[in-house]
Amino acid sequence: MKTIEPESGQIITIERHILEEQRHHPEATGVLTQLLYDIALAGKVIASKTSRAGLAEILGRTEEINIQGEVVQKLDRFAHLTMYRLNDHTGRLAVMASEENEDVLPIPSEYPAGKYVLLFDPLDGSSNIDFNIPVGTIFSVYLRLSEFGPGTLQDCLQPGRSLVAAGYILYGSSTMLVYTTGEGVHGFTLDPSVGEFLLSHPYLKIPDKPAYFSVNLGYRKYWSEGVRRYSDYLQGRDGQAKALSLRYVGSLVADFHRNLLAGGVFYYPADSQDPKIPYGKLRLLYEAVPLAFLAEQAGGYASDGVHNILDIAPVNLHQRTPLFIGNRDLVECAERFIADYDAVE
Ligand code: AFP
Repeated sequence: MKTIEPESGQIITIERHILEEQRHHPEATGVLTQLLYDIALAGKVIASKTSRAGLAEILGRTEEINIQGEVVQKLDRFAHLTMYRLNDHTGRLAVMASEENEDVLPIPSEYPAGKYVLLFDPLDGSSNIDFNIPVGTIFSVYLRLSEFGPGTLQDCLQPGRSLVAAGYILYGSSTMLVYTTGEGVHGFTLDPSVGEFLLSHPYLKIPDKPAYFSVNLGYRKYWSEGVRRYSDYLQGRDGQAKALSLRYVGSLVADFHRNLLAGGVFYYPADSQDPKIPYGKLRLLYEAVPLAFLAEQAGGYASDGVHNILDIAPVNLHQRTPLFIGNRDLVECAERFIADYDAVE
């Protein structure tokens, strides 16, 4: 594999980077390249709004409750529509699905159906918008399973192992796009003065030595014995390991991104808080699977505490899953605590 690294002073735009990756695959038609570029464009449009979120009309809540039972923020709606509208007419997609929509999002019948499937969480961490805390868009791309015509629900219900590409756009102190097509993880920073994503973090690898653990410790009393003991271990409470520093933003993309760069583990375990959602809050298809692909490509690992997230066969669009993600040894350690203390009867 050829390494695409900027030589000193050389600027690599996301378009060039994706094109160069495409050249490693002589069989490639360029459709995926275009699709990733469309997603990057959507990210730029959403970034232009999120960076002005406090400035009047867009800030605040709508009165609507979304499929997850949460209040829909106006920016969520904007991000959802931006992703959909920039991708509905290109002939590259057979079907889409969004965390904000109960059912799949069909391609309008006047446009041709393509060979790819796009799933997205338009604005992850949106309850943080009012507080000027980073949020992000997470996306996953699959090849369709159905042969022709409009894409189907089954096209969207594929295990993470089938992913063709995944990534996120983080709207933080700068806007970053991080993606993988299975050939490493690459990060780009939006240069607002030229309006382009420029390669800033080629071939990201999670550092071997973890710095952080990230979890909502406020829910400790709702956790299983294994998860509680694992958390004690991460804090060095059992005297076996040095304590890790705790960082928790409450925006999965931001927490994941920090741990990708600094090393660490993020987890949102199953809890007993609400019997209606026994597997924790996070969504398998929109959050866990794409980040699991990125983690694996960066040398890390993601698990639901028992299974590799990428091996789970989804049964519905909005299913939730416990998630442990980050440095491989820390995630495997969580699996051991769960196996030792939370054995299923
Ligand atoms: P929102 O999009 O409703 O803000 O949820 C964000 C999220 O799904 C994920 O990004 C966070 O890691 C997690 O929820 C935070 O949940 P808690 O507030 O329960 O810790």
